[in-house]
Amino acid sequence: MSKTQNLMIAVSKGRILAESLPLLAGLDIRPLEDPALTRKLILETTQPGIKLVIVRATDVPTYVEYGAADMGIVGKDVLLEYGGKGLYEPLDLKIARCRMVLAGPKKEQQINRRLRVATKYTRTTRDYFATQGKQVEIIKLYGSMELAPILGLADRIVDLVDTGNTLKANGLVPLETITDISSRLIVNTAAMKMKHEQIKPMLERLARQVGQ
Ligand code: PRT
Ligand code: MG
Repeated sequence: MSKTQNLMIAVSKGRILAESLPLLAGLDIRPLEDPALTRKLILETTQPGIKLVIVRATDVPTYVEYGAADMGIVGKDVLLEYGGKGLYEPLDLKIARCRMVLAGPKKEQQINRRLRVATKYTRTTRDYFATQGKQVEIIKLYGSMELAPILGLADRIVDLVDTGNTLKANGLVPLETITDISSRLIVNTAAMKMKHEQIKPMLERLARQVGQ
């Protein structure tokens, strides 16, 4: 007989949370309070013992790697930057989909020095240009990358694009797709062993829901 164990699921706040709730509801896991209304960060659910913790997207892998949460839902963009090894990534949930692109001004002057690329994805950007054998200067920003070319801080940006409206509104065009992005289920390696009886059927149900 499988006994019910406590399970903590870390979910990125923002758009990933909104798209995660229907998937969790498919597992009969529903927060008892509306995450959009409450100020609580840890939410009890309709499944006794299963809780959701709502954290910043970039913090989700950390909570899961260290076992503070057993599972998490997080964007591939965040996982690529995190680069941690102590995590399983068993499932592409196919939500919050977008592309990571290299973008630049629609019209631009000739650049006679090393290309400057502004991004919050410094690791992924470095790997991308390294693979191409190109030397670029990477400038770390924490948000609103689109501003950098307008103000002359950088020649290019690496950012996520969905509709393309944000780039367009700032006179930028996508130049190259670096990778497709979607949200992934991640699982703590120890929890995968210790709570296997509880986690395995959840993974199977989720996989069926997202058509895998
Ligand atoms: O504020 P904080 O730093 O905590 O996070 P955030 O505001 O970036 O979080 P949030 O809620 O936006 O969610 C971020 C996660 O959602 C990312 O890690 C991705 O995995 C996923 N995601 C999917 C996106 C987008 N699509 C997306 N389009 N995250 C951000 N964007 C932004 C993009 O950076 C750009 O500013 O939306 C804008 C582009 O959208 P379009 O439709 O104009 O092209
Ligand atoms: Mg935000």
